[in-house]
Amino acid sequence: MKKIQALVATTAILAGGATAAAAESWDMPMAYPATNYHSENGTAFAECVKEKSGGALEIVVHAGGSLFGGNDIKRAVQTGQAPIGERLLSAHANENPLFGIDSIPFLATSFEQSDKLWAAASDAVKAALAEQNLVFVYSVPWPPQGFYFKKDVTSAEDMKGVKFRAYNAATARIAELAGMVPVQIEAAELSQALATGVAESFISSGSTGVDSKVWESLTNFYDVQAWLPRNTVFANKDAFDALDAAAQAAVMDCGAEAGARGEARAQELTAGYLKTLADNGMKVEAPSDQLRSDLAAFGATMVDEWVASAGDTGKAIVEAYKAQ
Ligand code: PCA
Repeated sequence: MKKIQALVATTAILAGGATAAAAESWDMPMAYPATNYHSENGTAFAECVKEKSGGALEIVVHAGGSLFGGNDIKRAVQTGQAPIGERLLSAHANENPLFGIDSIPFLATSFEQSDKLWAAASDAVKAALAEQNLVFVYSVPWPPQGFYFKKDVTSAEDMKGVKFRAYNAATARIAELAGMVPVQIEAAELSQALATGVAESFISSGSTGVDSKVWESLTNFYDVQAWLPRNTVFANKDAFDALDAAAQAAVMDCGAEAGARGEARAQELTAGYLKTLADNGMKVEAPSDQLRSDLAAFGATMVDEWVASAGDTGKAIVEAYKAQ
């Protein structure tokens, strides 16, 4: 909070006095490249907030992990080092299994299903964030997740012993079930990890594959559509509570718009990402029947494991989702 007060004071001095005292500037760390649609959407969100708050709240986006690396953003916002930020929430499923609801293999595999799952889970996820001093602002899914390899893979057998880049507990678990060797790496370091051989496979969207120019190291993409994980934007509760009602409304209204706009953009871009992979020489294919059924078996195990870890709340979410 000290930092925010200092920024307010600086703004007031620069603007020449008390009339500007209400103007506030929030740094917004984001982990993915400035050209990624999540980051562009964050910038549009910031513009919206500035306009709707009549200039009272300015949000400054820091993309590409430049202010805090992906893995540090959530803690930074919880502790008030940053008043707002964006994070792949499933990377924190170890803190609360509800944060991993969007990364359960084959539970929700399209944008439409992702929306339904989010509708079933959002109240519980927002409450879980509130317990950590965080205010949910918006979330946007990544395109469906597929596997990247540097060889043909037609069954789980082919995955054995492969070094696999994980981005959350679910991706590490799927690697483990397939006999691969998981290593946790942020997207910002992915290209380098592939180039140096620290990782030789991973699961992600076409979006991150394109951002990482993955064709420089790998050759195959299997469009298995395992799940659509979400990036979530949240604010520090104390910082949010300190805003006046109009600025709070600007954040929430612009957040609602950003959630819808970001998802529409993700949908628009999905096919083009896969085309870019293919245009750069990668084999882009649907999984073989064997691979599909091997992965489905891992998925079934992981649904059970998740429901067991998330208790009654988790069970109720999965049931409400399936009932829609
Ligand atoms: N890209 C992010 C998370 C999911 C995705 O599609 C990543 O690979 O880190």
